[in-house]
Amino acid sequence: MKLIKIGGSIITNKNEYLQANFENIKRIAMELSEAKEDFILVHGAGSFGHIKALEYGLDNPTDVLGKEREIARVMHDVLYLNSIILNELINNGIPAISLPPHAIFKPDLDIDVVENLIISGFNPVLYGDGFVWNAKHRIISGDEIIEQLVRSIPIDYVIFATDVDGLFTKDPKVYEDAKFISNIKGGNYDAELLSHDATGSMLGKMKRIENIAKYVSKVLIINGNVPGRIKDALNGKEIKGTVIEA
Ligand code: IP8
Repeated sequence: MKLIKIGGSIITNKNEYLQANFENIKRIAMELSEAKEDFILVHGAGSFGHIKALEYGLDNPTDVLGKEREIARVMHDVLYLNSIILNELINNGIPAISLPPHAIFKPDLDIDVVENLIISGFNPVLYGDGFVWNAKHRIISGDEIIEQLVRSIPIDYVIFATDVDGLFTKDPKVYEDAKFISNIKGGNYDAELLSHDATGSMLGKMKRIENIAKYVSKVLIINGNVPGRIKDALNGKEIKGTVIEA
């Protein structure tokens, strides 16, 4: 079993509210349909989640009170993106079933629901969402969901499909002298990996990835905008990307 996270930046146009990148979604669905082994899919929220989350001050994954209408809007919007993705997966022959995190986090993930789908031959699909517990609410990133999944389900490796080739010493979209990091073992990374969105900086993301790496053989960060890489990563082929091991 593999786990793949499709970042919001490759399935949406990140700066335009509710703009899906249909071209990429269709291509990725086709690549996923060529995976030789089972996989769980987790996708990010992109412009369906982060824009409003920032606007509403829901950009911290901490419990809040009194933003019911705001979080309900964000949760609707990410469910909408999820439904666009599910449609393409099913069109490509993948027996994908959506597990909206807000329905199965209480407050930890109800793993039985996920296992039941796997045992029954389906591909569970989860996504960055919001959830409500004890009258409080907050957003939950796809990465946090993955952290919970790898603890309970035997996963060989986790793939993060992003819009860059992997990790760099600096943001490669801003700095020309950013250097590609091909692998990281035991936390030897440069803390200058920055950029801010609704669920944290690259540094926060790295901490999660390090935690995830403890439960799997490796974590791969690859460029999902390059055709073929998602399929090859899922099928165990060697491709350009950063390999992270605990
Ligand atoms: O795109 C964010 O999830 P992510 C969730 O995986 C929301 O960071 C609702 C902004």
